[in-house]
Amino acid sequence: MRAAIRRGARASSTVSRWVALAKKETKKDDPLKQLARPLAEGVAIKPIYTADDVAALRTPPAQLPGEFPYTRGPHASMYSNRPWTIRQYAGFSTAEESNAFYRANLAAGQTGLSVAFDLATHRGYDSDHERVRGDVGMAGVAIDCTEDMEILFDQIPLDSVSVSMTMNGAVLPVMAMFIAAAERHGVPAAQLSGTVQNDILKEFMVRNTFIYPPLPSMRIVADVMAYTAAHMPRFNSISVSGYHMQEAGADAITELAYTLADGLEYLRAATSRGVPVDAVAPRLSFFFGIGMDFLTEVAKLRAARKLWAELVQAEFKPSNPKSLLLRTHCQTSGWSLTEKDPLNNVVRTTVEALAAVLGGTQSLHTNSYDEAVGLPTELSAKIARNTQLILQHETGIPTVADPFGGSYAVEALTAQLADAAAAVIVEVDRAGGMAKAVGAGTPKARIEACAARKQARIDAAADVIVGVNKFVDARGGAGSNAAPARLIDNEQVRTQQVARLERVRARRDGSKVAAALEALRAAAGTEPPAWTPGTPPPPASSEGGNLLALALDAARADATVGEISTALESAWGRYSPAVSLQSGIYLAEWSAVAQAAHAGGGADGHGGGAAAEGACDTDGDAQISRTRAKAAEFAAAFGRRPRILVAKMGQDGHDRGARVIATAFADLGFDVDVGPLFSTPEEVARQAVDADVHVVGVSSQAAAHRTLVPALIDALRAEDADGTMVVAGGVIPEADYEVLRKAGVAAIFGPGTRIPIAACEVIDKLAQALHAKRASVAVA
Ligand code: MLC
Ligand code: 5AD
Repeated sequence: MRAAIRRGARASSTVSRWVALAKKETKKDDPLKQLARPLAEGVAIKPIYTADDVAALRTPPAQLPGEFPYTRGPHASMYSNRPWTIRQYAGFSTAEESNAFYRANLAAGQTGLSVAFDLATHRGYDSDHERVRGDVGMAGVAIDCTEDMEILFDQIPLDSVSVSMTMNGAVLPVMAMFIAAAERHGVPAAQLSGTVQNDILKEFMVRNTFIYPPLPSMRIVADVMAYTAAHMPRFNSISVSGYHMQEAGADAITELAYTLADGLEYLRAATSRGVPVDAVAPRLSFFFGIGMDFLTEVAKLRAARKLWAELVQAEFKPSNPKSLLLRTHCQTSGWSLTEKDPLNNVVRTTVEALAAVLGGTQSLHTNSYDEAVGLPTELSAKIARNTQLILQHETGIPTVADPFGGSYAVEALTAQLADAAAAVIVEVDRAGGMAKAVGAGTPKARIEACAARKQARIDAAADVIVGVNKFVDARGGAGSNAAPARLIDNEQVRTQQVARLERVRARRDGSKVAAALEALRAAAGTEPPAWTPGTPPPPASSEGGNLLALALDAARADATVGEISTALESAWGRYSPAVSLQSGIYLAEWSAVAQAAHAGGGADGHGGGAAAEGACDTDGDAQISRTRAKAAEFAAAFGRRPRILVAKMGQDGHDRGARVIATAFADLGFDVDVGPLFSTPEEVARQAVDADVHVVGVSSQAAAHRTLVPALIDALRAEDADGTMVVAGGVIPEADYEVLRKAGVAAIFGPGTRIPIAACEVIDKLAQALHAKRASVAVA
């Protein structure tokens, strides 16, 4: 009691001493408040932290790395004994090309592998399926069968190099083919080390490479956990991922809370099927995104370890202390990188990598500077890898475990984040757990709202992105041009894959394949007892009915990814989520930013609009008012508001851009239709005609636009709707602009485009076209 009073007295005196000093220095009435930076709702970063912030903590920083609750790191010696794994995520085109890339990277100092699969594989289609004609080999490597997997790991020692596979929807065929290929290389499953992502909950929330409905998808997750627990002691059965939430717009607290809540849900899924917690928890791993908010990101990783250890201890009471360790991979943020001034991205990635390392990550991917235009080239991949090698070998940072331990600011922020995330987790648990929340769509809506607010702040220049919304190099100095992108010949990859598929199908024993697929279908069709998400899942499938064991039989018999997926699909169906749209958030954030700026005497980018009358390229509030006025004029002239269909084609599920565009365009005066994910060009054309839209906006993040956008324009023509305008946005390298324009695309909006300006340009172009059409009708 007396100590507490003493502490309180000291706190007020330290802070009041600072306030007195800062008032004089800043001429502000309340510097503690006025200089604080909002982080998320109800949480702000203070301008000063003192010894008193640390003295008030529940978990004193005197704790050691390697000691419960592991805030300071999972190991006592950390990097001084073993540095983090340099694990660059990569994959493109064919297994042969990716294998050569991996081997070169390992020879150049990379220490672990991480496979990026193409979207056809993610979604369980063989390369010869008609729905994936634009996707094969584009965003990752195309894998159709066990032979592809053998080629992918040719001459790579799978008993010593650990392999991460980012696979969720099609985790059964891909894991099965990995195990079968290793067997053919002479490495038994028990010796394989690595990680499979197998985190389906976040797919339904943000990443969108699910295949089946949520319930059977959770059964797959649990069966993979059960199989690896029994047969693959060195393999991590899940990489519970917050990365994609951050990329989709989540703030640090939201990412932290939902990721740990997902982890708890998976432990519940496995343990309630009879797998002991100590059999699965030590091989559960995590994955976080690391953005530019340096101190927050360091604190986030420390908070994650502490909170996880406490939550698992409280709910599962494991006997093995390893069950409490949160071990994590990190990836620097792709979203934070810009198309403009791409060399600035080298600096961004370095700062983010530093945060991951000072936060104590076990494994790290550093992004390449050409991220915003496409997949890494030889040069950009080398610089990304060398960023980590320089941190490991030149800076001396790895020689001290948790060097931020005891920092007033970082320790206090760690506790702040942990407490705020714990409150969200309690909320999720009260509502019935994460599977239920995901089913209800609440986490997705919360993350999308964060993304719309963030975009409004960037468009209003309240959040600065150097070279994009401030300090723009108007003259285009050195290094300000778009980086050259890696171009992949989609048709060539497809031809090669199809040839191999045909060869494999011809040489294998068809009756063996059919029997294995039938066993898989039958096991999938035998529903384990009904399970309502939020309640404990049903008991485990028996060893004989384990879906990974059965998929492995099929992979050994050379069944394909598409065949295994179809066998499961025939039991469960393919899932397509309902499409919804929030509105009002983008505009509300603009108003809030504008109000704050006016109250504070005007911030950059506000109160302005010096551009010529009617021009779209203006600044500040004028961007919004001008665009809304134009939308109103359009409605008056043509009898209805401009109507846009925001479309996603192919297997590209990255929909942050599309969702933000949709909600912002609605706020700017458009009628907005949102198309379903995974559409074909023909389906988009049909929807455009049915909804009678003026314009189709295609969002592309996965390189299939070269094939799919021209196909869409053809499909519109076939529907006699060639008057419907097509615009495109997203990750589109400048080298592709000409192809798209020639095909008839009216406008292309790259990353970094301010939304009100894009909307304004679309209205101008539409009005022009419609006036011209009127004039020609009048003449006729
Ligand atoms: C580590 N070890 C130590 C030590 N540090 N031993 C003694 N002293 C120390 N200081 C031991 C560990 O206990 C372990 O042994 C071994 O060394 C390896 O260390 P690790 O920390 O487990 O590293 P690693 O094998 O690299 O595993 C890291 C991981 C794993 C646990 C986070 O899950 C992983 O590699 N994840 C990567 C996920 C990934 O790359 N995802 C890409 C997603 S891209 P032992 O014996 O205990 O094993 C994506 C993008 C998209 O998702 O959307 O497409
Ligand atoms: N190769 C390398 N990096 C990739 N990324 C995605 N696909 C690949 C690939 N095939 C990276 C990008 C992206 C994140 C999801 O992963 O950084 O933002």
